[in-house]
Amino acid sequence: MNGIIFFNPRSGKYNRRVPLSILQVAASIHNKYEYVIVDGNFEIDPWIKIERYIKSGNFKYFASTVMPGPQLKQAIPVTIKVKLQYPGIIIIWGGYFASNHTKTSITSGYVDFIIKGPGDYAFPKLLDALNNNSSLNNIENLIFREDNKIITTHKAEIPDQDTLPPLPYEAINKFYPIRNYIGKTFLGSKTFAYHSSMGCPFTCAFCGIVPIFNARWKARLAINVYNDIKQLKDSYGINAIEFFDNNFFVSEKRASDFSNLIRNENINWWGESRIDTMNKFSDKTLSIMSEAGCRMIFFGAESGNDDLLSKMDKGGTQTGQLTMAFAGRMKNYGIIPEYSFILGFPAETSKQVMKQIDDDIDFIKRIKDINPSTEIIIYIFSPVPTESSELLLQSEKLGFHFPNNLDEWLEPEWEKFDTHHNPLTPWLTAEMVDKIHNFETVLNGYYPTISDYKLLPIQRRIIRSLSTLRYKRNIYSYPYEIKALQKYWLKYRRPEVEGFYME
Ligand code: B12
Ligand code: SF4
Repeated sequence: MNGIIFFNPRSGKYNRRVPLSILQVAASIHNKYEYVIVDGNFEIDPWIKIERYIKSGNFKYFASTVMPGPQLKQAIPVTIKVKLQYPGIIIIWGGYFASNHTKTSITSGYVDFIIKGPGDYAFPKLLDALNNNSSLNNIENLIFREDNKIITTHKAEIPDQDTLPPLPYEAINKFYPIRNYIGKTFLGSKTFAYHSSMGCPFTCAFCGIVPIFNARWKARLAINVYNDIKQLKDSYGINAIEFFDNNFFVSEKRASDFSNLIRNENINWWGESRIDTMNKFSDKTLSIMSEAGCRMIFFGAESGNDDLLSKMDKGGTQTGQLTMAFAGRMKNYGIIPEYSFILGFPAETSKQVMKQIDDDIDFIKRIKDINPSTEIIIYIFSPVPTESSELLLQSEKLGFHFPNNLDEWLEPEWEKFDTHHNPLTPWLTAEMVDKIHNFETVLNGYYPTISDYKLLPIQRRIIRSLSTLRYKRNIYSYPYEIKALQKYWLKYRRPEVEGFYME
């Protein structure tokens, strides 16, 4: 039998977002091939289910999505188990890790095929070709081994997002009740995830999507996005949406059309954008977005240092000055800017690396002075494999290299690398990493995130007053008292690794 076992490896301790990656690939074969879905986020041991499915004899393919970071902890061992115990099963990987680390994945001996980038057309074609024993060479976005050579087929344009088949929500409902994926966040009591576009038109040198999409972006029309969300509201009663697009707001017209359509639906929403793009939006558009339920927008602020921004290839029009001014502008609309910063970029000398960190800490505090409701996300720079990007070349010159095999990716330090927590890049000293983390702790003490809605106002006041002296006097070292309260009393949750706190 030719069935497919789709696997969404566990992506965290608490995360239970609907696995859109798997669902969108499943849509491409829905009603054509039999498939089942195993979601690691809901299984104590997903192997039990996977093995049961394999033993039924109905399945020939094991297809896993693989994101960098915690997902690897299940993706790799489960894939190895399938390959060693059931060598007849064909293994297909897709998703951001598989797409960015193709050589390591395909030479591991455990992965038979990789779809690099969108799988909407490539996946059904691959199954057809394997089932009919026909040639694989005309299938786009495909990587496989043949006679000890790695074959990479041509890269296809991003598919037209409006002509893709609808996501088979009713199919996932057969395996995991859809209500399990609808949760309470600060946006609303019934929050759901949705993805309305593919790719991004920019080429930021630190961003893992660039090697896959090469500055291409395609989006669904506003009306189709609205209709999908209206249907989710009518079917499941959702009242908040997290738009998981890399860059939801590329087109002002689309953002404005969507806002006009959704404004009477009582739905709060969040999405990701760029400061320089959105700064060009008119006041009218920003007002409509706010009226239409847009509560917070994630922006890659990255740094206040213009030289670093240009080294990051941040698009040429983003500056520290603009980042500050824009935080002020957002106050007029009641939309919270969620600014993400990347600290710890390489530099010629250690002193310079430390100065960059100090300057950005200072910059973040100035942003908070301008608009205290700005949410701050701090990541530590981890290189991405964008070939010939200046940042990657500089990182390699300083001694950085990616693991050569999947086992190494399983080591805890590489998980910290993926989550941008402590990437152990050669130019960062322990003192620098501590400074970043300690500042983050104090900042979060003084300004606890709004997204952890379970904190009571009194708890916010107590942790803030405990952190005031440190924050105001720049005393960041050893903030154990704040850490202890955050961990044991508040059970404080940040969005950096698993998304917004959800119940
Ligand atoms: C939702 C999400 C999460 C969720 C997890 C969702 C889940 N699966 O359970 C949470 C919040 C937990 C999360 C966490 C992290 N994430 Co995340 N996440 C996303 C996000 C926003 C959306 C993913 C999604 O649903 N996409 C929608 C689907 C439809 O698109 P897609 O995944 O690209 O799928 C298509 C193709 O890739 C392919 N495909 C995908 N899987 C498969 C499988 C098969 C078999 C096939 C054939 C094809 C295929 O076909 C699909 C249809 O065309 C993406 C950005 C993005 N817009 O994709 C980042 C993203 C994937 N995450 C990223 C990162 C870095 C992380 C973190 C490490 C965060 C951090 N601290 O930096 C953590 C750790 C991950 C983990 N815990 O394992 C990066 C990866 C970049 C990179 N270096 O490769 C991204 C690209 C964001 C970014 N721009 O930096 N994440
Ligand atoms: S704008 Fe954002 S999503 Fe686009 S390449 Fe830059 S960092 Fe990545």
